Amino acid sequence: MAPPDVDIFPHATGKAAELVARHESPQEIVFWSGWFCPFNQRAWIALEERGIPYQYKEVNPYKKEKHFLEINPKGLVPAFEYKGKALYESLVLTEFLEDAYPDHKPHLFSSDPFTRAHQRIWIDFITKSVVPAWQRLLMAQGTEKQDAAREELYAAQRKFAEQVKGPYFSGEEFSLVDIAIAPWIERERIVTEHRAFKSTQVSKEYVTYVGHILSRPSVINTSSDQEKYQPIYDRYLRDEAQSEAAKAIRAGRPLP
Ligand code: GSH
Repeated sequence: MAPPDVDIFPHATGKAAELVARHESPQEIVFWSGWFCPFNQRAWIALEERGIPYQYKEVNPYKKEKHFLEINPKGLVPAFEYKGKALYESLVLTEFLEDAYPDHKPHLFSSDPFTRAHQRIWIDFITKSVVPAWQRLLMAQGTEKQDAAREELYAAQRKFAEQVKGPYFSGEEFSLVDIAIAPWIERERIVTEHRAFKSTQVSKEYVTYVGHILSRPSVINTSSDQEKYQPIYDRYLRDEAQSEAAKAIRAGRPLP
């Protein structure tokens, strides 16, 4: 029998579906996307923020179909086909858009070298601390493990929020740092409902920041109907997911 993750709902819904419908025609960038995936949403938010033309193509990465493995040998969404060549890794893709489309405004990385390096440090922190802690909380079984995972997540988010200038990470300008964390903020409802997560326990600054991220049009417009995420996350909540990310968390390895 195929692993359960293969049976995910096949396409975007709600606001995200409206966006998909506006991006069907061929463009220089083909965006191979999984509507449900937080890493994928990073690339999607960046495309939208920068107003870069793209053709949206939905792919179920769990099926590991040959045509998709030729685009991303890791078999993960998101991926871009750019002028017939393939690129992948969400953070690489968001940086690539900065480099390949310099005339598209706004830029999402600071032009000041120090601020840019600082932004990279905090993107790295999100990757190594916030996202794995979020994923561990999602999959933790039993009160003791869930309590420990929740505290670990609160601590990471608190540390991050201390760095937020407001309203966005680097101040008035929305940046790649905000994009790096936004999809996990958008999905906080899952851990709130099922893992007793309370953003108020992180810090006042964090709650304010979350409000700004959740009202950003690019975040809203790349999100599907909330109930469609539930069956996907149910597998993680029961610790039954067979994705590469789930296997990595179980084995204590870094996320793929
Ligand atoms: N490091 C990758 C990135 O940032 O793009 C992670 C991407 C990733 O894990 N994507 C998931 C995927 O394609 C969906 S959310 N999973 C397929 C699998 O686990 O087999």
